[in-house]
Amino acid sequence: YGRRRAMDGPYADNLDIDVLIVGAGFGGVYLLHEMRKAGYKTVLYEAGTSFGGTWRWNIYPGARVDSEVPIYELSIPEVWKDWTWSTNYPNYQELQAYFDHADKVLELSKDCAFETCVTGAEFDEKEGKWTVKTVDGRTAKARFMIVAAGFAAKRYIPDFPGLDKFKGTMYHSSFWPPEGVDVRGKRCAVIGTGASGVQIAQEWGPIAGSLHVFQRTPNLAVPMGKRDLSVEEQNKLKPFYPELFAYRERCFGGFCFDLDERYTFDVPKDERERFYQMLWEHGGFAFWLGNFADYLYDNKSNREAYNFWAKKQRARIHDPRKRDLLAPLEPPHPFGVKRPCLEQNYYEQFNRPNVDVVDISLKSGNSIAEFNEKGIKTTDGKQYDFDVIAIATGFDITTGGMTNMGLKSVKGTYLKDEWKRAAYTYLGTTVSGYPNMFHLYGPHGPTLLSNGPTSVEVQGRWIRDAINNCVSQNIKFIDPTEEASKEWKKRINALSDCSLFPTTKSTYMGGSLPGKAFEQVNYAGGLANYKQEIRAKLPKWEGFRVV
Ligand code: N01
Repeated sequence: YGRRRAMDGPYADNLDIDVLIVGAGFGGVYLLHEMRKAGYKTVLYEAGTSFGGTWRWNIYPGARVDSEVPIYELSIPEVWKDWTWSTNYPNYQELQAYFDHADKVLELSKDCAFETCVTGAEFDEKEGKWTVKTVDGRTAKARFMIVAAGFAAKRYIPDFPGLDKFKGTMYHSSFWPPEGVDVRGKRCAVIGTGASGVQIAQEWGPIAGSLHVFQRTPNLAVPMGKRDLSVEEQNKLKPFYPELFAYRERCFGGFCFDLDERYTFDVPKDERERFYQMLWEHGGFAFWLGNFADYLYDNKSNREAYNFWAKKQRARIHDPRKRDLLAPLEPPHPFGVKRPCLEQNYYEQFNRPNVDVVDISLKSGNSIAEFNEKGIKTTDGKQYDFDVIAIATGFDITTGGMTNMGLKSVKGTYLKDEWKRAAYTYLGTTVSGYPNMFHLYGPHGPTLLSNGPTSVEVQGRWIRDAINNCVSQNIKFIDPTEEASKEWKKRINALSDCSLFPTTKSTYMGGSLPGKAFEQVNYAGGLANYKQEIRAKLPKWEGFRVV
C-alpha cells in the first residue's frame, strides 16, 4: 500500500454513499456498471492496483483461463463490441488488457479506490447503513454493501516445517513477482497439482534444469483445445453474441453446452466411445460438463468415463512409474468431482529426462517432512535441493474472501467465527445477520461449478433488482432469516448428496485447508435451476425479514 493517491473522490475519508462494492473482478465490474446505470452513488474498493481480480493476482508462469471466450466475458455490449481476442483461451496478460478496455469504455476507474483493503464492516440497524473500514484508517458509510471478492481471495500456504529456512527463490502462485523468475537451467519444484501447479509445470518443463512436481493427488486433466481466433471469425459471430449470452444462462455450467441427457449405459459401447472421443476432441470442459447425464451421480458410469480418460492420458506418458502416478489405472477419486485442469502438453513434460513427479499421496505414506536451506526433505528420507520453488497449494477457497474482511453481524459476532464449523448463506447472495449485504461468485452459488461471468451476471442482476426493490418499496433493510438460511443449506446439501461430490475432499467441498469444514459450498443443481430458484424469492421477499 505504498503508493499515495489523492485522498478525494472514491479515496476520500468519511464517504457517505448508496452502494459500496468490494472487489474489482468480473463481479465488481458488472455491478459497478449496473449500480451506476440505476443511478446509485457507488464506490468500489479494491485491494489490488487495477481491474481484473484474480487475473491481477494470478500472474504465475502459464496462467491462462480454463473457460472459452466469448463465453468467458461480460455481456455488456459497450465492452464486447470493440474487443477481440487472439485465442479462445486467453492468458492473464490478455485478460488484464480486456479489463483495462472495460475500464476505459465504461469509465470505471473514476469510482474506484485501488490499494484499498477492507478490514472491518458492520451494519447499524437504526441508521440502516454499513460502516466500512480500510487498512489505512478510512471509513465509508453505505446503505448497501456488495462483496465481490471471488473464490480465491485468500491464498493458502501449508504450514510446512522450516518453510522460512529455504534460501532459494520461493513464491505462492497467486503472489508471483511481476518481473517473473528466471528458471532457465535451475533446479525447480512445484508443490501442488491443481490448475495452477499444472500450468506452471507446463511452462517450466522445457526450460528448467530440473523440475520436480510434488503430487498429492493426480489432476485428471483434459486437453484444453486452445486455438487462434481471427478478428474476422469473431466479428462474424458478434451479431449472435446476445443470443449466446442468453443461452449460456440456460446451461448447467453457464457454458454453451450441457450435460447429455442420455445415461451412460443406455448408449451402446461403440457409440459411447465415439461420444467420449467427440467430447475429447472438442477439448475444454466438454468432457466434464458435456458428458453423460448420470456420470456425476453414478459410480459405474463415472468409472466408464474415468477409464476413457486414463486410456487417453496414459498413452502419452512413456515411463511406467510416472504413468501410474500421473494417470493411474485405479481412479484416485471419481472423475469430475475435482475440477479437471485444462492442459496443453502437461503429460509430455514428464517424458523429458529433467522432469519427474514425487509421490506424496496419502496412499504412498510419503509426504513433505520439512523445508530446509537447500530445499525439501520428504518423510521417506530423501533430500531434494532446489533453486526455485512454486507453492501452488491453492486458496482458502470460496469462503476465504468473505471471512477475511472483518465482517461483523448485527449480533456482534464475526463471520469468520460463525463459518468455522459451516458456512450459511441464503440463496448464495445474502447472509443472515448481515442486512443489506450481498455477495456473488462465492459460497452457495453455482460458483466453482460454473463459468464465472455467467454466474456473476445471474447473481448480479438479482442483487441489482433486490436493491431496486428495497429503494422503490421504501425498505430500510432486508435480512434473511436464520430459518431460511438453514433451509438453503439443506437444499445445497441435498443437491450435492445425491451426486459423487461428497466422496472426495476438493475445492467444491471446502478445499485443502486443514480443519476447514468438509461441506459442499456450491449450488450443484445447475446454473439454470439456480437462476429460477433465486428469482422466485424476490417478488415477495420470501425468507427475508423486511424492515
Ligand atoms: O489450487 P487447488 P489452484 N501438501 O486448490 C495441493 C482455479 N484456477 O491454485 O488435491 C502438498 O486446485 C492439492 O492437493 P490435493 C482452479 O480451478 C483456475 O491450482 O488437495 N500438496 C492440490 O493439488 C481452482 O478452482 C485456473 O491432494 C498440497 C493443490 O495443492 C482454484 O482456482 C488457473 C497441500 C491445490 O490445488 C484453485 O486452483 C488456476 C499440502 N499440504 C486456478 N495442500 C484457470 O482458469 C494442498 N496441496 C486455468
